[in-house]
Amino acid sequence: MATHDELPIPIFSTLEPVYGEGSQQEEAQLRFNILKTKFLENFGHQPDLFARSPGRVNLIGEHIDYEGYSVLPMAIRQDTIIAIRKHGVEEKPKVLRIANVNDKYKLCTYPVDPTQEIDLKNHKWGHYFICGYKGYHEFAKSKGIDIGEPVGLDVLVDGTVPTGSGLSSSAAFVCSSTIAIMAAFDTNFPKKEIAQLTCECERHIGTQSGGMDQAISIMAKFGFAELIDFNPIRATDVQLPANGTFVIAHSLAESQKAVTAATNYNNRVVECRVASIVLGIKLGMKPKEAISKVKTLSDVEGLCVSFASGRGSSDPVVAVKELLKEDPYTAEDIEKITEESLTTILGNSPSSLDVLRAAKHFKLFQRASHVYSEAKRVHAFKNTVQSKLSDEEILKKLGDLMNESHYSCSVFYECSCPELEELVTICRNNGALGARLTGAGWGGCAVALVKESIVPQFILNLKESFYQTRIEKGVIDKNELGLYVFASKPSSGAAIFKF
Ligand code: NG1
Repeated sequence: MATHDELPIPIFSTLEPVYGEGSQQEEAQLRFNILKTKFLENFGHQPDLFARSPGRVNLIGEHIDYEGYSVLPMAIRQDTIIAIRKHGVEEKPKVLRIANVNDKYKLCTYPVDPTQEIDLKNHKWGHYFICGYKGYHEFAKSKGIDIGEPVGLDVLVDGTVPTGSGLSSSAAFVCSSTIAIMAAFDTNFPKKEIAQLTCECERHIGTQSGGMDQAISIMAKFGFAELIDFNPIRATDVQLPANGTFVIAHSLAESQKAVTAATNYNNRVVECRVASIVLGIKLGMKPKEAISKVKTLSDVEGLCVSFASGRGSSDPVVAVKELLKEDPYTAEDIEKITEESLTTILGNSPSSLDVLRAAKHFKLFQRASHVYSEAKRVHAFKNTVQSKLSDEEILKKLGDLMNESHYSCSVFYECSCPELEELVTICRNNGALGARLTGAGWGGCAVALVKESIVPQFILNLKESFYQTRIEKGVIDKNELGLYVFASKPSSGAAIFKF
């Protein structure tokens, strides 16, 4: 029998399998009605079908997916829904028209050429759809599927995942776009192939994305968090303890990942790559061999562990502590070790060269320490959930792991910000068993583990201690507070709707 991630994206004719019954379904129905009306207004036709993909909250395992390590996210109910219609071959104009139900996002048009370059220097919201468009065509070509002459597409988008919040609005958009295009061309594939495909799609936007967000958005299962493994992508259900709830709270600092990539997200990807090459060399590899073979810290973990075993430990951090210096490395320091210039080492990636131009130094010790220790915390989290400890002890341990993860993100990976620090402290002071930044960081949301019984009071306290002054300053509207702080249960993954 096929496992959940070997099945294709489900196609539904009613909303209930995804949105359940009651108020959530009513809300969704309203959104679909608006999409239908606006689609007709904008394009003069009904859409052929709809595709939806959710945002996610990462419970633990930050900035390690691109290093090949497993992560543990869950899908949230906020999602992106795309309505789409494929034009006939003769139909004019031959363009991709991408509209949004939110007037803030103006209509974008693009040529139908699937090989078009995305203008990264001129960021437009519609670019995320083009990521899916390009990626789907490349995928279809690689599978020998003939999709014929390019035709126009009409597209209307409705997203409820807050942007720049670390809840993966970008992946929800890229995944729903890719699936909508895939379904419009009458194709469907196993979820794990689509998870891989959508990860590659999102890289067209210029971030060296690791794959967690797309994997959970595509493969999530209602009621479960998932342990996501990479190479190959795989999802394993994780049943969370019933007496605990994850509360998501926005720090109100927006993190613009695509815009700050060279100094933040991609910078860390490059630092990890360089750290892994330097570790490989220090652990006996020839520089040329390390440069050509070592891509991630997981590639040299075995060597680090062998080194540690000589010191009576199995922890790769032992090697990091002994072999990397705590002071930041300059480019010259690194090039002395690699016997090759950094531009040559990273030369096949334009976004990595952007990182080199922007970087003053490289914190190899700190980044590698974070990655190896965070990878361990993910497994400790999963093992704790599945352990025979009492409910009380399980929650306490999970909270501790979340706190340790936050410390490591903040101190070693430096991807926090003052607003997140304040919010995490307030969460802990108000009874959270653990709290941490979630997603890429540098703004966006925190996630707190809270005992089910105190959730309403906890949210009220956050409102008072964190949001009230921001409401008074006009940063957010008090009627919209529910968008910024909410409890979340694991929701279901991507779906296609044909009514
Ligand atoms: P956000 O920015 O929270 O969607 C990003 C990456 C993930 C992962 C996290 C950090 C993309 C699409 N997502 O997530 O793959 O690396 O940062 O753990 O780039």
